[in-house]
Amino acid sequence: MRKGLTAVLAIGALTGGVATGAAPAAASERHDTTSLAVHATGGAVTLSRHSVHAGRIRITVDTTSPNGSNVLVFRPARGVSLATVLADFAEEFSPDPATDAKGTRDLTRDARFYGGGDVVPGTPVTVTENLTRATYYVADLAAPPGPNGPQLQTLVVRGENEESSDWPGRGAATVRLTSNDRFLVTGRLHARGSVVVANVSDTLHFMDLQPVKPGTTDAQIQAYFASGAQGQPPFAVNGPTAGMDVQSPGRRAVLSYSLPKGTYVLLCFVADDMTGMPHALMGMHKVVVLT
Ligand SMILES: [Cu+2]
Repeated sequence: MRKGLTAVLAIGALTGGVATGAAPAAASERHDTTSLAVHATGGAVTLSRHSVHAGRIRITVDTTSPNGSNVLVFRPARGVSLATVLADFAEEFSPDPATDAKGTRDLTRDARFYGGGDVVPGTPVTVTENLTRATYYVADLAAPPGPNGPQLQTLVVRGENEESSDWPGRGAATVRLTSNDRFLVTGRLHARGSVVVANVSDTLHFMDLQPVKPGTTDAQIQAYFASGAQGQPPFAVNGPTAGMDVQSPGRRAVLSYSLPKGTYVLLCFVADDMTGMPHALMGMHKVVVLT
């Protein structure tokens, strides 16, 4: 699987330099412009704009990195510095489970996570959500650790929220991310379409879609994780993946994507806030069929 535990560990890269994109003058900007394109390269992101009006925003994410990209939108909680949040990230992806658990607790308290796109080349996704006035950061957390990455870009959201009828989640299936580390699926997931992803828990979660062989069961996936195996799972198949990156408790956003029809598993690898164990190993996996 592309995103095994090692891929999640790579999020520790968020200790590198911070490149803050300047917010351009907004005099000529129209208030109804709510689309933003984020292009990721595995170490950096470029934004089509650094300032948008508050309200519903469509964020289209693509990557040219062969290993894929995990593009995340976040901001420090009120009164918390960016440096503190970056230090929390370093905890989250330490090799020590107790430190990982503390990282999840600290990140839940110190930052707000608005999801984002987990993408591979050729399979962009769009995340639609409501953003209120604040300064946000956008980063590709797939960047390797080091002084050069990943780079953060700023996204300034200005003004008061405006109503918008452009809500792709209407009528779409919903996946709830729950406090007992489960995916609760309501409705039918399509190979090409939108899904509402709602974190109704008290901790952080993300949701990735990975293709698996037809007939794969959650029992087989649990048995694989319980075995401690590190190699390619017997149920894995090659194919594009897509996902919604980390969301804070109470957040919801819509993930729009186009994947081949077939069987997939929803996975989350955030560290448990008590044990440090990745949620997937505690049962946060759910086999679904995209039709
Ligand atoms: Cu989770």
